[in-house]
Amino acid sequence: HCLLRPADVQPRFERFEVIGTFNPAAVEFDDGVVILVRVAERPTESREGYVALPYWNWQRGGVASDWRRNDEIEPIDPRMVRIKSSGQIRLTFLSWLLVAFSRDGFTIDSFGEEAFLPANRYEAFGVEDPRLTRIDNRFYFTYVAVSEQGVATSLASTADFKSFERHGIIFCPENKDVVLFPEKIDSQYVALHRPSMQAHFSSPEIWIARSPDLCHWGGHRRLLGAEVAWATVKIGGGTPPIRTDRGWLSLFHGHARSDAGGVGQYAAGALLLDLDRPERVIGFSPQPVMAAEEEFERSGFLPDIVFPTGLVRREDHLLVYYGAADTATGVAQYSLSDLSGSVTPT
Ligand code: MAN
Repeated sequence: HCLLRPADVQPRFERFEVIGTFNPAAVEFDDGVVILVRVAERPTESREGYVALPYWNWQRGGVASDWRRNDEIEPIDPRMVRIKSSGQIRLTFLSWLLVAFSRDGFTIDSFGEEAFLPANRYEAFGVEDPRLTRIDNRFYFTYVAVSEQGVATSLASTADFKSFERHGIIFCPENKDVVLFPEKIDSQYVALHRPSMQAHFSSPEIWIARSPDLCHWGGHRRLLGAEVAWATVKIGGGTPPIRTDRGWLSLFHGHARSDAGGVGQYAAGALLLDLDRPERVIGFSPQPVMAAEEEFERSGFLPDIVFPTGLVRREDHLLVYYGAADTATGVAQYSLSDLSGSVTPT
């Protein structure tokens, strides 16, 4: 079910258009669900022979664009270009985070007034892909901070989704797909993260780490990667884990190349981790449980993508919030037993 499309959201920046409302964080809030959506905007202006590369001017606090001649850049895919002289990669859009409220979980009732915009040098190319976890009475979200310094993961928190507190970078570049567990285990916070090395000794895989305070992370261990046969290119954490009788349950994404070329497909599976020792994998789905099927998942800015980033439990079923085709936000319902039943022991 498609929950939100670009046409539903007003552009935040002058002479920009919304091209994506996707990769949403979601958590129960006030008898409903609050959703933090990544909004991607790109400049509407075009200049013959040039491409616009938007960025956040953090010194002045506003959006701007670099205009590069077509012969100075090399297109990679719809998302990015490479600047030939430096080899630097730049995005064709700039992302920020929008707050949305839903009472029933399936329709948006209203939007929050306060946006979460880029604010510092580490966020000059956008803030992306939030993941929300309620810890005690505060809502924490990790998000991807993109800049010339690379792709890092930062932490912020809020009590009311009106004002936000930044806690800084928690995983330095290159690292994304960070999800926080909702409880401490052995008096320590726990997170899944996904380092992406430039030197290809390994494909990007899911790691786990612990922290005394949510800001300093150690005890890093590799959790899951190449053993997931359907994720041929890379794998990453998806939704923050929830406690179930069988273990910590979350959804993760796997990326596979497709015969059709292009970026390929993103599908998702379930992962179960031991409740007392989450470094131990109980099992994972040997086949994707979610793959692009519906029109809004199969076509868009990047076709064939489902990318789950939020999970809300409603008694014995789960609402999965996900990005579709790097364009829209979808919500799907699963029974808890179907999802955890898709997992086969390792
Ligand atoms: C990848 C994609 C993009 C994203 C960049 C930077 O290329 O996930 O959507 O903007 O990484 O995070």
